[in-house]
Amino acid sequence: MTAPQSMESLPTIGPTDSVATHCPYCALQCGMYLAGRGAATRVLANAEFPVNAGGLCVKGWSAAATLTHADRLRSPLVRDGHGALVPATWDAALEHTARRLEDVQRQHGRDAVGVFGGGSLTNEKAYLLGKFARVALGTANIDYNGRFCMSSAAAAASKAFGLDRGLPFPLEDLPRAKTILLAGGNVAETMPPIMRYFEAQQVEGGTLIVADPRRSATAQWARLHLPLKPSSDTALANGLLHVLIRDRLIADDYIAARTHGFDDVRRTVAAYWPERVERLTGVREADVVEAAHLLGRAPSVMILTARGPEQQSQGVNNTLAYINLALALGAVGKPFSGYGSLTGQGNGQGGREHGQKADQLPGYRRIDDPVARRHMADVWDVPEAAIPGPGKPAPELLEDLGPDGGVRALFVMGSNIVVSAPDALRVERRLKALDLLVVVDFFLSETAQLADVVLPSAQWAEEDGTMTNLEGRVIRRRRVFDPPDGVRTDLDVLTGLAARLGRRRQFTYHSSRDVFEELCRATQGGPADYSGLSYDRLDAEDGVHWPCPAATHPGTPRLFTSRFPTPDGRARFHAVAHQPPVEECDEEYPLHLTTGRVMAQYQSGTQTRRIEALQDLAPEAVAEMHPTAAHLAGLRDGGHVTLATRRGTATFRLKVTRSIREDTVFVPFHWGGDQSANRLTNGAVDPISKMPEFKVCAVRASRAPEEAAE
Ligand SMILES: Nc1nc2c(c(=O)[nH]1)N[C@H]1C(S)=C(S)[C@@H](COP(=O)(O)OP(=O)(O)OC[C@H]3O[C@@H](n4cnc5c(=O)[nH]c(N)nc54)[C@H](O)[C@@H]3O)O[C@H]1N2
Ligand SMILES: Nc1nc2c(c(=O)[nH]1)N[C@H]1C(S)=C(S)[C@@H](COP(=O)(O)OP(=O)(O)OC[C@H]3O[C@@H](n4cnc5c(=O)[nH]c(N)nc54)[C@H](O)[C@@H]3O)O[C@H]1N2
Ligand code: SF4
Ligand SMILES: [Mo]
Repeated sequence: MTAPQSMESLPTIGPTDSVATHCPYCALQCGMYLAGRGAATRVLANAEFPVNAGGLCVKGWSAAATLTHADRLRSPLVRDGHGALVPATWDAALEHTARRLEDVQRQHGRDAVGVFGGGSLTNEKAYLLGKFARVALGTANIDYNGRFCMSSAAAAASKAFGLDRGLPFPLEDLPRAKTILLAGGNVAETMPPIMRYFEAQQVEGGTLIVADPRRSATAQWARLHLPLKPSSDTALANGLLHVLIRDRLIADDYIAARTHGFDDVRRTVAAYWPERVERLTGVREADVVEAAHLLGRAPSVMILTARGPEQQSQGVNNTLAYINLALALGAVGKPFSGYGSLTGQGNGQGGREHGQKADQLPGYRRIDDPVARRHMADVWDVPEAAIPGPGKPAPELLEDLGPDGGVRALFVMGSNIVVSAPDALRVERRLKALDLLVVVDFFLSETAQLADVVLPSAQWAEEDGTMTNLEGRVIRRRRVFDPPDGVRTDLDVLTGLAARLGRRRQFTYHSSRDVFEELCRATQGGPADYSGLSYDRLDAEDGVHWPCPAATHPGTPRLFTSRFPTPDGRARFHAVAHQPPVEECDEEYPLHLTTGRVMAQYQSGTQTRRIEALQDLAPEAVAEMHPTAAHLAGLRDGGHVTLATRRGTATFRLKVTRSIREDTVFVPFHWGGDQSANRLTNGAVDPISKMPEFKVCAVRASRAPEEAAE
């Protein structure tokens, strides 16, 4: 596999034809068609794809602009003796990278090279990146940005249900849920086409409750908004369960037949009477009771969480507290009911199944499971002992970059950590302490700007692959165009480097289809079993839900209907108590800072900050503050605010709004530099999931220096 163009055969497309594919951004993976070529490429919504049924958000509509953008990297770049990134041939860049990686490993050991992946990578790429780390580099140290995204929900679902699939039911079940509680998700902005399901639910007479410190665009849709204090989700969920038990609204038969551990939970939540919950959460006692009654009296209930409660040092406990509620209501595994976490990134689901996680082998297997190791040793054709053990989770990996921590080189594919990791100034310092930083990206992201080698990769519509959306639906993302000259696919980059590291035999593939076939074999018998899937089948069926263990198996849209994949088939309750965030407010830093997203920008912004239509909508980072808090700090709407935490400062345009709690400031994290939310955030992590506390730290707001002088 030398020239990238040899990887795939292109569908024939003429000037009027269009090819069905999927959006490059979020986990909804909306179906779309691409028509035309070059700058004339147009996006058309796919009305037949069941998830979005013709809907797209503004990011999807404008996605084709990334393909022909003038900023695209078209040649590898290597840092020269004067510190400048200069163009190099592919041969020279790959050879240089392979030799430097070998040098680092020779001098400092195999684990001195780290690999950092992402949830935007296709299943094939996520799988091959994991194999690249374990087989070509032989390092234990691989993790990915999903650690910052889905790790708390994944850990909680695994503990409670024995399996983590974000939504264990298809979105089409939502409209028939009588009551939905959505905790910390602003889906009206983060996955807008999903709103048609909430709309349909309301048309059917259903009720939506939203728990969010902000009256977000989504909360405005809700019949009941619970404006909780950041970091008080466990108290709120325990309070709801307290009322449900008190008012005899729990499903005793279900609890007895399908679960374990309720007595501990009952004892714990006894201490969360509504008045106390009001004190802990700031949510009015009457609203806690009303929410509990809306949940307890509904014949079908769904509880959904997103990053609000999950991205905290109590992220796993918060999620478990919401799961307890769903189990006590007997909702999990019942029709039009259940608990789900809304996966975020395009392949945030598949990306967490196929081995780019520090403790994981493909198929959602554990790397310390001897049976899984033997199975993978067979598939990879290596001795079992050659497969490394568990590596460092992302926050530890980033903390250990440089001579002190011992990880001397980092290979990044699909993440822009300078913008998206917590306590970003610290991360930047760590990256600068590396002997070697290699970044594979299609734009010169803030992270790529620090690299010693930058390898330009193909984009979504230029490569074949599969993605697994937030419902566990595996879909085909089709290659529509050739990558531009000078650009290679990520699969090519990995196989090219592996060959130069002496692993050509294990890394010979003729197409991404070959990689997928190996992935399917690798997952056989694992929790996320893809072994019944093939490109042909996915093409014919417009997506199949895993697990799908045989070519004749229909796939599994709904999980847990009769048993849980735990040793005894029952789900587990976990008694969890409210705990404060790692950093509490004080006189110096009197407000809570929380962070998140706006509709028109995506993640670290590498892609969307380059698109004119999106820049027009969201040209800069805007902080949100309540009028009372703004007044106290002498700030005005439309002016600038400087936010300071114990880690850094950043300056934002200010929007003064009554839609946020008085004690809370919100900023989006899509920008770097002086507008970087992550220069402010706390790197403290959840002890189980290692999820950073993105959603709460203590902050001080003051007038920006230039305005203070006015
Ligand atoms: N436009 C856009 N869409 C996206 C993305 C994007 O970058 N831009 N990214 C995608 C990805 S990767 C993800 S993970 C998803 C994320 O999707 P969401 O989880 O919907 O997005 P966030 O804005 O991070 O957080 C959601 C809400 O949590 C609230 N919140 C803050 N603190 C707390 C708390 O303590 N408790 C509770 N209950 N709520 C709290 C915030 O006010 C915010 O409204 O979006 C996906 N879709
Ligand atoms: N403060 C704060 N920080 C957060 C969050 C928050 O809510 N608040 N949310 C966190 C969450 S949920 C997430 S998911 C992370 C996301 O943050 P990141 O991990 O930075 O994710 P992206 O911005 O999507 O970065 C992807 C990078 O890889 C490139 N890229 C995209 N697709 C591909 C590909 O297929 N191949 C290659 N080689 N490159 C590709 C893009 O151009 C971009 O530069 O941010 C986290 N950071
Ligand atoms: S909702 Fe997500 S998948 Fe759909 S068009 Fe928008 S960004 Fe793309
Ligand atoms: Mo995410």
